[in-house]
Amino acid sequence: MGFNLKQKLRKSSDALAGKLDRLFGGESIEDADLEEAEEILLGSDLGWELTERIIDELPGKVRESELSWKEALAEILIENTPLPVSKIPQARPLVTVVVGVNGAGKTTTIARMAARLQKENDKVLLACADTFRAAAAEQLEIWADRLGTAVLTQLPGSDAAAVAFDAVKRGQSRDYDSVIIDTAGRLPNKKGLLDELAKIYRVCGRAMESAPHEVLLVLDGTVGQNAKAQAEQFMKAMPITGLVVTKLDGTARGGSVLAMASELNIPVKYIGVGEGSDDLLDFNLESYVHALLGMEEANG
Ligand SMILES: Nc1nc2c(ncn2[C@@H]2O[C@H](COP(=O)(O)OP(=O)(O)OP(=O)(O)O)[C@@H](O)[C@H]2O)c(=O)[nH]1
Ligand SMILES: [Mg+2]
Repeated sequence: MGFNLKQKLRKSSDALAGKLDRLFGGESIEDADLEEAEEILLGSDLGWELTERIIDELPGKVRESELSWKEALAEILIENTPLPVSKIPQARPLVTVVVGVNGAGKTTTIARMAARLQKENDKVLLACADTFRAAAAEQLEIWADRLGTAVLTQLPGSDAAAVAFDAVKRGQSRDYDSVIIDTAGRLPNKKGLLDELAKIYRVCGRAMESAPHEVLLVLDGTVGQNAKAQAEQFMKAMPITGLVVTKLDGTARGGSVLAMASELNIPVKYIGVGEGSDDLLDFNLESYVHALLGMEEANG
């Protein structure tokens, strides 16, 4: 998952492994202050469920095995994060709707996904179903221009769901491999936004029976576990098939990725660890946990 993931997650691993190192350093874990350990775990946003499990299981696991506390902790984190398999549907065009609050990183994520698909010689159509903000279409057009992909936009005030419908139809009639639909993160009110997203979802299915094949929810990693409540709101509007957690390079709350995946039971598809074009990574649980704990990656 990227050779420099450990560096990218430095802030999180300092806050988690760095502090635990000082706490457990040298002495036996049974003599260490577990209340303090609990504070550190919660501080890195692993959430109550995972934290309690760790406090329950870690001392015993270390005692009964040859593992260091860090290796034992890595095992606990890996065992307790459900990894729902994100199956890749075979449809063509593959229709992906990308949702999330404003500023979470939707458009950036879409641009990076498109860049990857282009590399595999896929024909990509981007569509801006954010007709609330004039700049939204412009931003997507700039990316499409830079990447050399097609893009479909509409004037502010037009029907966002109609853009989604047209995009799916055009994707079918002009043989696109992939249609990626950007959506608004902000409308005058939350209900308005959720209704609009639900409509976009329905309309995709009307344009192409199996669509959308993927619904990705983009969450700002610096928000940490508080993003869980946000996620639950979006889940009311449409079934979410995968999470994208961005800005993990700028936060000490990297633990929240594990807490949210297990508590929401949604696979994490990508993580964003910087602003560069290569900074959207496929999520791999083992690599992520090892980087979060500042450990060397087992297999690059
Ligand atoms: N450091 C860092 N910055 C990121 C990452 N992903 C996105 N950003 C930045 O976050 C800011 C917002 O990203 P956008 O992609 O515009 O967010 P959006 O969800 O499309 O926002 P709206 O269109 O306003 O709803 C941009 O400045 C991005 O460069 C990341 O993984 N790391
Ligand atoms: Mg955007």
